[in-house]
Amino acid sequence: MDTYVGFSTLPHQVHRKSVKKGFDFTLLVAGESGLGKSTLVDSLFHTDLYKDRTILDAQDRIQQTLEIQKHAVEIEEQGVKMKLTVVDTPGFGDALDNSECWRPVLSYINQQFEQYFHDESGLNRKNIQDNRVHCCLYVISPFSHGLRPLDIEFMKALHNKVNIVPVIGKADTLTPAEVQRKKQKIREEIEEYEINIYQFPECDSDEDEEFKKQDTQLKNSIPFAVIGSNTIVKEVKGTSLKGRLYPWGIIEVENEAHCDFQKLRNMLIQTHMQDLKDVTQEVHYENYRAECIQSMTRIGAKERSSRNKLSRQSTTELSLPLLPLADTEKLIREKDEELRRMQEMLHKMQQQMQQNQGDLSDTL
Ligand SMILES: Nc1nc2c(ncn2[C@@H]2O[C@H](COP(=O)(O)OP(=O)(O)O)[C@@H](O)[C@H]2O)c(=O)[nH]1
Ligand SMILES: [Mg+2]
Repeated sequence: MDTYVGFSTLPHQVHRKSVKKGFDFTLLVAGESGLGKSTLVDSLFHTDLYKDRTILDAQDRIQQTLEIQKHAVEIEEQGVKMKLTVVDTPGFGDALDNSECWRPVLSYINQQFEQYFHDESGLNRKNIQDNRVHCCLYVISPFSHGLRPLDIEFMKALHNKVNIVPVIGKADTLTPAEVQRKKQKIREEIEEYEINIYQFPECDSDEDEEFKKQDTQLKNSIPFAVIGSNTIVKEVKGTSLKGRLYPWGIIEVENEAHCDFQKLRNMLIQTHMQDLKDVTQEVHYENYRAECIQSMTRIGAKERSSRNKLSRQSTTELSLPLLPLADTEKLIREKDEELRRMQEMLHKMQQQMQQNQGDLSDTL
């Protein structure tokens, strides 16, 4: 790796134990084709995920539907490992009718929740691979007047499933005044259409003034205006700087005076990665889980009502009879789940014992 990404500061964000194990982090990038998504991802993580890609011609692109492409890389920095998964969405907005563009993305996110839910109720609960999508970078075009209908539909379809961080792509095509106007417009529209983007947590009151200032700046920068590049334009003290070279000058990706790239990277990697994971777990996944349990309880309730009266009575006596029905159902479900797990464990132990006995008789 040629330059420093910055995730080795992550130990400050989390417990040492998870540092040893390594971090799982999944980032999904969405937004119309050609807005610089793939370039941005490579610039963010100093990776080269897309070197073998083929760009489709217009005819193929019309027929192409949105594809979900997963790239997994392991990055190590100062002894800290990160298992980064980037989920890209080539073909986004390429078809003639794009009104359902969000559907495959939504089903991908749901599948990851489903897998996690399944693993969580299994025996090997300590070693679950977390493939849930922790953040969705949604790239907005710098050429449109604010949000397009597709942007609104996409974000509204997904805002209760994933942390959406909106960014304006290819911001080098806009002057600083245009960037500010566009940001303002997009922020207003996000509010008007009631889109719930990822909210930065409130800053602790005991933080120092400098930190508070940076935090406010960060919150006011949404949507981040970013540029990406794979080209090295400068070498400064042994570090190669990426940027875009124009006849009239150079724009440096990581220069805060040129764009918000560095703000986005700091936020994503250094300061808010753990919060993005926490919100995924505590809000989005919990919502999914509650919905799942609710629908299971509905099915369970139907099944149980056809069970004989005696067993129903004995179960409700065990739990608290004065609880509202929904709570009672929840308790029953939890007990059923516990019972199922114990049975599974017993079965495993029996198998183990049989195997041991077999081994013993072999040796005798
Ligand atoms: N002006 C400008 N062009 C960019 C930027 N990022 C990428 N590009 C160019 O835009 C084109 C499409 O980029 P790509 O990353 O493939 O976009 P994607 O389809 O959204 O993944 C390529 O020719 C890139 O070199 C940027 O920030 N500014
Ligand atoms: Mg791409």
